[in-house]
Amino acid sequence: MSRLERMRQQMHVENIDAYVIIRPENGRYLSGFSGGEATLYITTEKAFLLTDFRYIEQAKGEVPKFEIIKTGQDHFESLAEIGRQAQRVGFEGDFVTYENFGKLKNGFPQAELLSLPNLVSYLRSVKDQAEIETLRQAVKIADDAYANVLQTIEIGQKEEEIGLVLEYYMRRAGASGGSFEFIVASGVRSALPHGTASSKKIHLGEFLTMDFGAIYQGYCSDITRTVFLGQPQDKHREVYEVVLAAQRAGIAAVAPGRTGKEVDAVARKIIEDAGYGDYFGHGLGHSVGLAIHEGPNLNTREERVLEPGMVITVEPGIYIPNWGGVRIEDMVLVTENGCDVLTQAPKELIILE
Ligand SMILES: [Mn+2]
Repeated sequence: MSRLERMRQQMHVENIDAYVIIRPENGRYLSGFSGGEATLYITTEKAFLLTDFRYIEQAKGEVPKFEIIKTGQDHFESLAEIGRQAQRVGFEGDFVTYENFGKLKNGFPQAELLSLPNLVSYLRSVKDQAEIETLRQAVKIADDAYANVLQTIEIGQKEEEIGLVLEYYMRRAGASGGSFEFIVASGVRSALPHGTASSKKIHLGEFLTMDFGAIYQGYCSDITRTVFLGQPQDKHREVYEVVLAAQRAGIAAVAPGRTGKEVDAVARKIIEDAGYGDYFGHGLGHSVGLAIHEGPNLNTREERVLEPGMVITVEPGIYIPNWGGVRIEDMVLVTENGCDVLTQAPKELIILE
């Protein structure tokens, strides 16, 4: 079944006769358009892509199966003209601004408007073979960048420089950019789960956490590694080993039929049993694809069941304020029997001197 057919199946379930898509990754998934600025309008019979002058030629090349409509800057005006008959119209309520919702209401005065934010992301959660191959490439680019950056790290360097070197290697290898703002966090900053690279210099006696990823042909990768600079004390080794054990147990628990909650609990228990439960305050993982954060997740609330073809991160951490922290993250592909670990970068504690 094509993506558009699966989409119409979902529309049928929701009993809507049209759906408006403005989120770039959803548009790309359904149409193949990589230009970003387009609106899709899907009905039970037709599929339209609305874009302006700047993208018309690109859209014609990339999106042969859609009717392409040239608009001005305001896509919603043209949308109202083609969508006049629609009775129940779905839209991405998590993405449409208040202003644009007003335009939708004016454009479809007769229709019932329904916020259905997860319709396309639900379809995107199970990846097809081509998507999995692209994701493997995105992961490999990040793995290789990690191997390369390890050769260049020097005491006294700024976290920002390390982030830049990672990006440099990934872009040289074909990435169009980083998949999010990289986290390079050393010393006490490694206790900040989202400590983006700063001008802090790295010193001996510190953890250095690097969380980064590439965008390759639209698909994201996400990896975290923590290394130690200089000679670790016993507590550094202990915390690292607990996180690594939790990460391995989490991976071993990933299997079709398990909920995100069940997998999270397996890894979390290891950290709790070691006495560090209060220092692991985030979920175990998230799906990855055209967007860096997709559903389903691995966390204490996720009821969704894993299915073969989902690609998800496993990333436990321990963050001790004013001391430091460790996170280790791999991307895995859910298979028929369990999972296939996509990330190949080594994860035994690496000591840099
Ligand atoms: Mn992640």
